[in-house]
Amino acid sequence: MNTGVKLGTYVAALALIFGTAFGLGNLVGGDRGPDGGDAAPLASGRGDQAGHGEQSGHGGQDDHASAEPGAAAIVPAGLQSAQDGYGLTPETTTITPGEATDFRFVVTGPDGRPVTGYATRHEKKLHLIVVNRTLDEFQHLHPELTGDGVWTTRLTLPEAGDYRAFADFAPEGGKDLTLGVDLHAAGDYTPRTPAGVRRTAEVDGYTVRLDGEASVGSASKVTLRVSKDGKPVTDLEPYLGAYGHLVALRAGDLAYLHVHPDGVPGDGRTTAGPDIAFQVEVPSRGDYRLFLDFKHDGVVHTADFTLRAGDPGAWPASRDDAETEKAAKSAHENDGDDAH
Ligand SMILES: [Cu+2]
Repeated sequence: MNTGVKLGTYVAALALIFGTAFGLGNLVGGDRGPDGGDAAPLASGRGDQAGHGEQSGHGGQDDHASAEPGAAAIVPAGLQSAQDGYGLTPETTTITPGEATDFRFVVTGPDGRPVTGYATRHEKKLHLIVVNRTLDEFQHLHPELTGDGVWTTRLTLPEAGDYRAFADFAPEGGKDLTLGVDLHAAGDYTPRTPAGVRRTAEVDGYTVRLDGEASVGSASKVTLRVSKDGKPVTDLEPYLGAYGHLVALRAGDLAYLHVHPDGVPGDGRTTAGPDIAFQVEVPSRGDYRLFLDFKHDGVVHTADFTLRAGDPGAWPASRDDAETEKAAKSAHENDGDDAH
């Protein structure tokens, strides 16, 4: 239905609006007219079985998700509170620190009503991940769904600060989505300096060692080795359908990455430790925080790591954490002076 001329005009207009050149292939697959931009969020993601954000640039003939400029194929998950017609709406975003609260939220569908039907992923219909924005607090919760589409869980934000909650789910008949919203715990707080690359975690008497690299734009294998009292742990228990559950978040903006277990219990090749393997794909160079949940002796433990993908970027690499801290301190001392 689109004439070449109209489409060209539309592309030019978009390029002007967004200051970005879009791949033409991402547009020709759309089933809307040149002025149908408003319909895009509703038109995509319906009945689409394509799972995790696929690479952009393929034909787009039958992939409605890629018909939407700037859709999941380009933007990493978790950065948006609404996508493809779905939205994440908490009852409140302000929570008293240090107090257990009944945290309630709904996922709204393209019709604006709470979604009540969900597909099961990793044994659950929805995974709620809550972190603080400096990525040194992490919680992985499984809220309860009531018949009217309201999710509820007990939640404690341990201290004052800004947090982000991610709902990771797949609406029945829809594609996998991760939506994120900010939460706020009132009070004074001092942000901690990011710890830098960290490949060994000590948690609850366990030592977990991370091996492997994250490569930009392609899946690569990372392995986590669990030991206790210097001995490898070989009787890990399945948790959420695997011997571990890994969440990876990009430092700085908390982009939420798709991570897949490399092997599952009962597949004839995956052992119950000490190694747990995952396929990780990162969208850019930079630092990523990884949170591993694993289960042993009936208890779930969380180990955390920081992985650096590629060269960290244009900032001088020699500027290490100590220097950054010193610079921040001296800048603070010079408050009110003309530091230049
Ligand atoms: Cu979960």
